[in-house]
Amino acid sequence: MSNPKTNRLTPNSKPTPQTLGEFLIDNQSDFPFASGELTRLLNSIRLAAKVVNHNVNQAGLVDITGAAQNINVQGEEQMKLDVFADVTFINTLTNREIVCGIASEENEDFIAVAGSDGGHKQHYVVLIDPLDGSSNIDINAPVGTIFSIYRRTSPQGTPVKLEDFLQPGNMQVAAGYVLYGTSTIMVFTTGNGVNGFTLNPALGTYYRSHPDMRFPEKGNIYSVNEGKYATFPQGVKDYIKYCQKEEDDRPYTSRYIGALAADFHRSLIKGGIFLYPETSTAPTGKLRLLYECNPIAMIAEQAGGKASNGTQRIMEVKPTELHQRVPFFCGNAEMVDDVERCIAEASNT
Ligand code: P6P
Repeated sequence: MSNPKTNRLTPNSKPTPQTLGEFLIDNQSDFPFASGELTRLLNSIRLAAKVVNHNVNQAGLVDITGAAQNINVQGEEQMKLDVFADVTFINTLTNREIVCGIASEENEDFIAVAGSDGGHKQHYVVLIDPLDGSSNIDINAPVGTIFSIYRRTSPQGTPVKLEDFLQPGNMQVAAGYVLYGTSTIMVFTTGNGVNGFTLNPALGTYYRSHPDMRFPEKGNIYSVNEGKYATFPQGVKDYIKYCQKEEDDRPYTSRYIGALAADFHRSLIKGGIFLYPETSTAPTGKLRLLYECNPIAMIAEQAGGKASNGTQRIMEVKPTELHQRVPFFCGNAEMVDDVERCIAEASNT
């Protein structure tokens, strides 16, 4: 825009959105135990996500799609990008001496990080699903990275222990996801609200495209794999029929992408609920508490929503195993209340 009098360019009336780097610096004092370590940790996740994003976008072009002829600890076929993403995040986090331990969906045991002086001086542990929904890779559908950050509980300077990872979700200091979709967005919280940063791949810069994210007042989209309906508990079946009934603001719309980060992101933007209940074939559910449900739950609650296992706030579940699975209901608070009501009523009949 130029000034007709001086014919000089005047500052564009629309300011350039804040970059992720600027946001981290501007808000560092908000981060618990603001020692700069958490800032460097979030910066490392941002960097690793750019590398993964580049390869996800090339998936159809190079021989990197298709199964890696490997089965991970979950008994799931590992896709080549799963392995690439896992190695990328682990190496990025390990080489910068910003964490004392890492747990990943792709690795049976946690990884202790000693630092170059062997000192185990760092304060944080990260739990990560490096490429969630990887079965979507070969059909060009969205996939995501989900991460959860805790402050260690065992003494600083000693090797990290399993107890450092088995903390309830309400002890998280930060949590987030990266959604590799039509664009790539990193959404995270450090306990002071939720912000989304969209990557400009040409510049390699994330811009604060979604400031102070909140669920819409009302939600009318339910997201569940209805193919498993027959295996659901009665209360969940009752809730699905409630969503489909022609009454009040219903029937709701049904949407399901098959990648938690994508299905949750839609719920957060448009309003809705995501459901992955326990089933007759998976009696403790499918989703993992520590690196899928807890981080998503922290974001949901920070954005005014709720996350439950059907009877209890997810972030109060005391973990007992690294790859523990839980039933998961997450989204608009009112919708989570409704599914909990249906579950309670069914258990009383
Ligand atoms: P289903 C992906 O494998 C994942 O862990 C989540 O991202 C997703 O929400 C869920 O499983 C999909 O599971 O059984 O519907 O294919």
